[in-house]
Amino acid sequence: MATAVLTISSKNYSSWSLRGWLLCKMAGLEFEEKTVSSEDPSVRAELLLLSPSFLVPCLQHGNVKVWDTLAIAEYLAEVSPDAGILPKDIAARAHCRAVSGEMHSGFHNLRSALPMNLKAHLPEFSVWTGAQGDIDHVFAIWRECLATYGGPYLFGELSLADAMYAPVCARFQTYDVPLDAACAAYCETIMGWPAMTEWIAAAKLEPDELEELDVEF
Ligand SMILES: N[C@@H](CCC(=O)N[C@@H](CS)C(=O)NCC(=O)O)C(=O)O
Repeated sequence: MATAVLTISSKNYSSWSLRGWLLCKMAGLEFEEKTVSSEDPSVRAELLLLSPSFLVPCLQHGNVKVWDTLAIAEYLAEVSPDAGILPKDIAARAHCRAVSGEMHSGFHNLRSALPMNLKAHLPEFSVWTGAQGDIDHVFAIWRECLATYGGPYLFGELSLADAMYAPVCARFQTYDVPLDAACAAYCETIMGWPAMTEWIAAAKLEPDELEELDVEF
C-alpha cells in the first residue's frame, strides 16, 4: 500500500482530526500522522499547502490528496471496500450516509456549546437550551439505528457513522450529559473502541492547552 500521511491538529480538541484518524484506522490504512498547530502563522502557511481548505484532517495517500472528513471517508471506502466504512446493504448504506451527513453539516449548537475537550471533566456544566434540541436529535438518531440494526454500533458493525459520532460520545462524557440506557451503552461501546482509547491516551499526553477552550463553564 502506498505511503499515507494524515495531517491532524490537537488530539485533545480537534474532533474532525479524530474522525479522520478513526476512519484511517477502520480502513486498516498504514499511515503516518503529521500534527500541525494552526495557531502558528508559519504553520498555517504550511497547512495551506497541505490542505487547500486550511482545515484538517487532510489525507495524502500516494499521489492522492483528499481533505474534508466525508471525502476522506468516501475515498477510504473505495480503497478498502471490505473495511465496512459503509454498510453493504443499500438501504443501510443510504441511512448511514444520511446520519453521517447530518453530523458533517449540522448540529452547530451542539458543536459550539460543547467543544470536544478529552482532558476535561465538567460535571457542573449547564447545557444551553439551544444545544438541547441537537442533543435530543442525536439521541433519536442513535435510538433508531440501535433498534434497527441491533447494535452495539450504530449500523451493527463499525461504520462511518460511529467515526462521525465518536466525538459526540466524548463530549457527553466530558459534560456529564444524562443518557438513557441505550445511548449510555452506545457511548460506552465507542469510548471502549480500541482506536478511541489509543487516541484519548495520546490526547491526555498533549502538553498544549488552548486557554479559550479551557474556560470553566
Ligand atoms: N468540514 C471539515 C471540517 C474540518 C475542521 O473544521 N477542522 C478544524 C479542526 S477540528 C480545523 O482545521 N480548523 C482550522 C483552524 O483551527 O485553524 C471536515 O469535514 O473535515
